[in-house]
Amino acid sequence: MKVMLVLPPSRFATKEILGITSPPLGLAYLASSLENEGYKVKIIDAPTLNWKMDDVQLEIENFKPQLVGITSTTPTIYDAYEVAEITKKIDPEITVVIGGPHVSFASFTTLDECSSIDIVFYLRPKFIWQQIRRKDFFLFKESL
Ligand code: B12
Repeated sequence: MKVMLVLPPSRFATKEILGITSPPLGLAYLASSLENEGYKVKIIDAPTLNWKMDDVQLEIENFKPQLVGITSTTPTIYDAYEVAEITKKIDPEITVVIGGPHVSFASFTTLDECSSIDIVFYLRPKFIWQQIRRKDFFLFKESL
């Protein structure tokens, strides 16, 4: 199964004023855990690559993941929603999951605000990944 993990393109102060980006550690942890299980994983760090939404769209079209995972903070949440929407436009069968600090406290709001998101992760993502891999979670998604 192919998984794409995305730090969305976004404007944020630490990059624009201080010129700082740094690796999305949360996505890196998830990727290493999935790769250990044999999944093919690609991380898109859009701010560091200076990628726009069109670039992300192209990469999803080329890589053809079955699952797209997006990370989010409060100031970047609408960019995360856009990545989710683009993904579903490319292929509604791709499962879209979101995690990160914002959705950890605004889980239900996130699902209400963005219909393109299938699953919100909060609190113990590693544990929930394990559940998903065992198909204990969201059983209606046959492709998982
Ligand atoms: C290092 C850091 C940065 C770095 C690197 C950010 C990055 N690329 O990851 C820099 C300096 C660039 C940065 C920038 C910003 N940051 Co910052 N940052 C941090 C810091 C100190 C650590 C983040 C980290 O690496 N944590 C460790 C990893 C392992 O945890 P994690 O990212 O939360 O991921 C775990 C879970 O959340 C979850 N998860 C995360 N994403 C996903 C996705 C999926 C699909 C799944 C399943 C699970 C999952 O699984 C991970 C493993 O357990 C945190 C504070 C903190 N102590 O967490 C603030 C923090 C995340 N930053 C914050 C903010 C606001 C920002 C900026 C918006 C600041 C600004 N105005 O410019 C920007 C946004 C950057 C961006 N586009 O994401 C806030 C977010 C608050 C919020 N309400 O959302 C925090 C919490 C600080 C705070 N207390 O205010 N940041």
